[in-house]
Amino acid sequence: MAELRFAMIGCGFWAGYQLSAWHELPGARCVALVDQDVSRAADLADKFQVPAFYGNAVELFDQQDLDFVDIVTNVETHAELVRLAARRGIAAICQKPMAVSFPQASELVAEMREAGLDFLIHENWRWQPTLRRLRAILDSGLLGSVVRARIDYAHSFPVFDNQPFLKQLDKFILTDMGTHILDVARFLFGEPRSLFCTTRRMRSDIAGEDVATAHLHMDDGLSVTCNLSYASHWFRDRFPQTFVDVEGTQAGVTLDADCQLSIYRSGKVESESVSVPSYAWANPDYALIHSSMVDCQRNLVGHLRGESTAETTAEDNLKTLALVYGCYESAASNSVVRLETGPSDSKAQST
Ligand code: 89V
Repeated sequence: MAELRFAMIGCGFWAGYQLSAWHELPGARCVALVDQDVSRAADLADKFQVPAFYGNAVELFDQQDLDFVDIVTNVETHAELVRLAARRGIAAICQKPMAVSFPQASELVAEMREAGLDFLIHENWRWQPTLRRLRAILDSGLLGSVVRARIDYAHSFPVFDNQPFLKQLDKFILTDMGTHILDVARFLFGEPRSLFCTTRRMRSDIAGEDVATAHLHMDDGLSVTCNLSYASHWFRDRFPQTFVDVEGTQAGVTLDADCQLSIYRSGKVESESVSVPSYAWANPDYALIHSSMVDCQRNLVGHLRGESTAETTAEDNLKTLALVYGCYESAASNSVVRLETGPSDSKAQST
């Protein structure tokens, strides 16, 4: 199969890193860039030798023969761009969060399905080597039955410095980071049946919540607590690292600072350091995330080429978004939210 031709729509802070990740992979070539600020598209095209750039997506679709688009814009524009791709018969990869609400996301999935088009989500967090290794340990049965788990993403990192638009979101940390951490909870522990969430806004200069505490409950009695914060100073404040503590009936495992995985069994500790690929183009503050983008995009382009099955299809990502927007419903009503379940609700097969 020839190289797939794609265009990237959105040339902001994240786009350059996502383009660099594409350059690490065979099988797809960026032939055009789009941004409503056409000078941003021109600058990125010049930096990455992309042959064409446009100020709007309609002109892109009129001028270019594409196999897919990679949508890297702010969430408010995702629906319009996905619908345009559906009308033009073009597959789409979309950055998280897929949409501004669960109903809107469901509509987009239905529209792309009816058009017979691949619709995938660039949800990269589960592709961090530390989390892949932790999933393998969980799958090995070494822990016995999992009693309880906790996922911590609590940092003081000034995330708004590079992404000031995040300040304007009236739903902030659950849409920006809950999309990642709740997807990781599903990847590691399966599908929750109900949840309870509280949120707080600690900063006075932002519109949305910067703290969220979600308790997920699985059918088998397992509870997973997800602690999210961009307002916390504490012992594990190591942006953008995610920390996981899992208690089991036979052993426990902790994903701790600097990619250290420790297994606790019969009073002994066995530790290992998980290696993370480094790329010259990665931003040192975000290197862990940037390395996971390459593996995420490898999985997605393999799906588009018919060579592998994408883990984060938009269909699957609806289950993560159900948790994200269920958390908002729970926080607003101060109540437990029950989640619809389906027969296929088993852990994603890790590849
Ligand atoms: O990767 C992301 O989704 C970024 C960050 C982790 C910085 O919040 O928005």
